[in-house]
Amino acid sequence: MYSLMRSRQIQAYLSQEELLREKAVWKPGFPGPWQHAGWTYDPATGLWSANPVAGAELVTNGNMETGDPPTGWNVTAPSTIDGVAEERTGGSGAQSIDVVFHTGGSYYSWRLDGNPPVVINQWYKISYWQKTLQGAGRARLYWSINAATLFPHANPADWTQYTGTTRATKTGAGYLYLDVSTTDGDNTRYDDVSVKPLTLSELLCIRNYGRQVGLKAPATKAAGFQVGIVVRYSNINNFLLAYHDRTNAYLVKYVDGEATQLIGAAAAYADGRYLEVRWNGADTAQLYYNDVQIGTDQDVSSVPAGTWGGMFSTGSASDGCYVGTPTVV
Ligand SMILES: [Ca+2]
Repeated sequence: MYSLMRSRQIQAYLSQEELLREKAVWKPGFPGPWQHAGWTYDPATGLWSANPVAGAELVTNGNMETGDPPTGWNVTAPSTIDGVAEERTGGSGAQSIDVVFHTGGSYYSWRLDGNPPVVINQWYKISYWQKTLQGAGRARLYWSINAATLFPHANPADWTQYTGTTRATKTGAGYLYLDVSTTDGDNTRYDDVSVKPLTLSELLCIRNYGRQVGLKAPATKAAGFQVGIVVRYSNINNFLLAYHDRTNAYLVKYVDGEATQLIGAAAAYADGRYLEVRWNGADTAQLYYNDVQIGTDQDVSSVPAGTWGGMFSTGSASDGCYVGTPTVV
């Protein structure tokens, strides 16, 4: 009888805790429930993944179906562009763009019309298909909005899709360049060039810790994406973001919706290594990757001292992006 009563007491207690969690009411010692849009948790691996839904297509005639050569795309002679009857693998159209470099001309085809338009601080998902017929050098898509290193030089012999995400650091025209290698006659084809906006709230999975916390979480990502952690979050416009892009580790502050990069420094990447933000005093943040401090201590007093924190990812599980449940440090 005693054990039954005790069991009921425990159940009642647990119910109350669950209730508090459901209401996102902080109770000392118990973080609130995870709040997110579309994230999934895999109990088998202990890893979370985002599921961001990209918005409307911003590139006009990125599928190269209109015009021959495709309308909106340009080249400097004697290099040439042509609409060719070869749709990328699995595509629904009938034409791609063929870019051939000739000495003295441009080593890219590009848009002059300010398309796609970009907005500062907005996260974007960029993808394209590429097939190189000749050349072994610098072919890739280059996006003028801080995307210089987003995609590596590549010359796939068969149609290959490249996908990545980035945050625009200025407002204006997002000039797209379809690069080819620079030996006379080098030749690369492109199709389904796409730029779509992401929704920031879908990139976050956060909970209320009831106090400012440092967090540490293992992060795994594919090339082109960004995965990390969030601390000092008070709302979608004010928080501190730490992430890795396989080359650098970054610390970015969001203040009233404006993002400012505080740290961007090389940090040797490996799947599952821990990204971490520690506090060295109430307003001084430290970025760590793989237990090594990256960059210097940062005064983040301009960021309101929010008590929420959690995970960040611009890609999904199918993109190869995962974050482990953060631990408080
Ligand atoms: Ca096409």
